[in-house]
Amino acid sequence: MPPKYRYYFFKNYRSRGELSRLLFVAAGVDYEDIRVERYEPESEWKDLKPTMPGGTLPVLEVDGQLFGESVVIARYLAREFGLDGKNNYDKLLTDTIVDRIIQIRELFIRLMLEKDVEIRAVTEKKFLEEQLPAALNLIEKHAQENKCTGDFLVGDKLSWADLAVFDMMDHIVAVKPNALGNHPKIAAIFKLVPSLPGLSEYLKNRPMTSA
Ligand SMILES: N[C@@H](CCC(=O)N[C@@H](CS)C(=O)NCC(=O)O)C(=O)O
Repeated sequence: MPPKYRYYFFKNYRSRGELSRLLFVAAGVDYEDIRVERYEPESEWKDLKPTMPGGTLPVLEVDGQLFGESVVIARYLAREFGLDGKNNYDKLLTDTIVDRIIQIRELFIRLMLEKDVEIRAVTEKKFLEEQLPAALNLIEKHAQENKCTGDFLVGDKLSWADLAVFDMMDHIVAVKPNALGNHPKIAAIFKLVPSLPGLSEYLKNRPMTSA
């Protein structure tokens, strides 16, 4: 019998939480998608926070046990659902791509939270002109070298690397529409993911969020 999953993340946010939602949807696995109101006046978070491991979200409940940390959760789900690469070489590649995306995601979150206008301008320039292109070049290179079939980044089937890249680029393209110009493999997966069974319905119907 598969475990009973409940997944907690904030309402109206993708941020560190969406990748695991995409994993559930892509695998077609049942879960309770608990979207928590973070802010007053209807904050559910202030009561929930002390009960969550680490006091942050996302959190995954597996048969009643709570686990924190977004990447740990996503990696567990990818393994459970067979979306982590089919052999050790493919797992190496998926981890390489996902780790790079997580680094970019953390830089992006920090940038979005920066309130000082001058610091933000400098940080944004560095992010868009140096850090992001360096990460995308590396991912593109790995995907080009990998003997993959079709548009997937690793091997011949969907993996959590594809979902992580899609999720991150979804944020990036909103601020830099030409970000995929020199990255044909990444551009192809960005187009493919929203056409996949399950994901296409989910992506059309999920709440619009800016973060
Ligand atoms: N390293 C943690 C960071 C989690 C984190 O900071 N989550 C934020 C939302 S993206 C949060 O829960 N903020 C509310 C709070 O800290 O009270 C992870 O990747 O899960």
